[in-house]
Amino acid sequence: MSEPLVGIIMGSTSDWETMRHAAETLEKLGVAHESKVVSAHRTPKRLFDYAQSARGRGLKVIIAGAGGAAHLPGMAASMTALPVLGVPVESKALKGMDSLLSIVQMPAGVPVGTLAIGKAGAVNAALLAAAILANGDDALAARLDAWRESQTGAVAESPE
Ligand code: RP5
Repeated sequence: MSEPLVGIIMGSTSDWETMRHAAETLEKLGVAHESKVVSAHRTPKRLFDYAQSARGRGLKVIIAGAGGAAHLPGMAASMTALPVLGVPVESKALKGMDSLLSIVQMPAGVPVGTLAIGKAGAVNAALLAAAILANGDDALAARLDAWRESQTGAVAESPE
């Protein structure tokens, strides 16, 4: 794949089970992406370097997933003007409610587009990233339309 346009970052390898759904969705849509472990707490310098260099490396959107005291999306957003989409990863202790509230309650001026907890959030973050990119990419817009048509076509009329 060509140079990544979407950067998927996550606080831990344990987040990959959730965040892989973002990567797989971008894969299906043919959107170049990369996936990295970048922890706000355990590897703050890695986060600083990642966010500071993101635009210069050609990234257009960052998807950041984290669980618990989930500071990764907000801290990334504080260091880059690229759109940051936050995915709350489901935590063991509080089922991801902690992650959700940590990500969604950003102060005015530093936005993070917050998605649903878990797999649905990861998939939707990828779809939103693709929709943002599709504003300037007609071929991608067509692929996104086709993806949605196929989703519609896959919904059964009856539950049995
Ligand atoms: C967060 O702590 C990560 O995003 C992860 O969701 C959570 C637990 O991390 P591990 O202890 O599994 O590495 O920073």
